[in-house]
Amino acid sequence: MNHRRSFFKTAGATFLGAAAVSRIGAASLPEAVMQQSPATQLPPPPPNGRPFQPMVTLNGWSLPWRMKDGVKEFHLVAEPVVREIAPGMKARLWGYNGASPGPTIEAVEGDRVRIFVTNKLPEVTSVHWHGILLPSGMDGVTGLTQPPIGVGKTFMYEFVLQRPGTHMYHPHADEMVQMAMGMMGMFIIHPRDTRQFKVDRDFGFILNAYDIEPGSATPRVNTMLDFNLWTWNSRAFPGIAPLVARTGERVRIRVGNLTMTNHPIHMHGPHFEVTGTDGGWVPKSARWPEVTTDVAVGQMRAIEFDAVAGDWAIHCHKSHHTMNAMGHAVPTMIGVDQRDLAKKITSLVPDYMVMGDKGMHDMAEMEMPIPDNTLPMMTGTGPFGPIGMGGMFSVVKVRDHIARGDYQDPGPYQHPAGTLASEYTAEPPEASQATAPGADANTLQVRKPTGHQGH
Ligand SMILES: [Cu+2]
Repeated sequence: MNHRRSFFKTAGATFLGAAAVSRIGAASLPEAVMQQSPATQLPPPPPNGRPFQPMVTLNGWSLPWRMKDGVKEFHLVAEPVVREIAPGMKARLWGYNGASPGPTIEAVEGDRVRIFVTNKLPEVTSVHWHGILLPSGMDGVTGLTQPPIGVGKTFMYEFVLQRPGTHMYHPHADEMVQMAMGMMGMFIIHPRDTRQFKVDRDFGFILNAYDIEPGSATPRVNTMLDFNLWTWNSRAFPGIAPLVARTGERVRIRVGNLTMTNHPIHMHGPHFEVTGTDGGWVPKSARWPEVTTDVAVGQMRAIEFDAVAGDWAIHCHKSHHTMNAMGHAVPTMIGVDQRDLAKKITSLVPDYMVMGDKGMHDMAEMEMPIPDNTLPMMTGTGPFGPIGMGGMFSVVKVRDHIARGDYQDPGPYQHPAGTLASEYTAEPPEASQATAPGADANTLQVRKPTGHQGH
């Protein structure tokens, strides 16, 4: 009970009073717990029902339930929310119970769950329980398996959780708009046997993406592919919490993809195995070591590894997905001497700035005038200077002395002597260079297309 109380206190959670509930016409509904903080809220151990080890939702939280006659009752409220994407930028999104993504729903294989969904959006909605085995009539597809949940109305979903696994929930009503606005959450079914698939730390997040014009706060909902903010749980680096673990611990990271493109999730440091997919757990004999796993649209992947001390980057390997909105339209100027050009332009535009003639790294340090409520393209600072990343990027921070249950950022890694790359100041050994036969190594050889036969 103590844990639960302190959870509510630290989470700064607020409760919808009985009045608010009766206003939606259903006084017997379980309270809808709200949460607006983008900080990671450690879920308390389950206060009742079957035991399980809760998952840590990165920059998120888990929804408390009410046990009623052996049924776990949850209450989701679909509503407009304000989400801080990273310090310096807030977005007007739609979500559940005060945040986007909505809270993680956690329950156990064999549990009967009853989920009330109250619609406080300006339009109809529904909830689809993505990947969960259930009766067809509980699947949440507007028009096909249920009428839409009207504005101000509450629907009830009820089903028994048949298999453990990593799942998600999202609307199946005006889907493109509602998902582009941030309506989604994770749904974790823990195994009935707590020893099964046991790990020391269990993290989870959803890959999502927004198209928010620099300087504005509301996503453009008709964007199909050209999103400009690549986020984990509606957070962009450096707003994404680090994944903290102790050396030698078994760590699981669960990733679901509700963007409109695939994301090759790459982790530095220890090799991992994909241990879970949309369909449940992968048998041990069918796993192989990996450093990158592609998470396709609508898919879920759980990876596991044995933690090794260090600061290990974890990120999407599409390099434009580790950038924020600002600067996508900057032309490539590498190798272009802009000095004369700059002189001419400054006579017309006094603020004109030469950018990117030696690459773009320096932009990470540059104090550029950008519109309010906009994240710089590449940002974040480490112990050795600017990191020059944004979007889908975080750090797995593993240390020898981290207490069980401690998820606080331990600060930068102290590299043991002799294990740190450094500048070499003596005479370097001769470097070999590959050259094409007969070519001047300094001349760029351009081969023009010859005719159309090749097409
Ligand atoms: Cu990506």
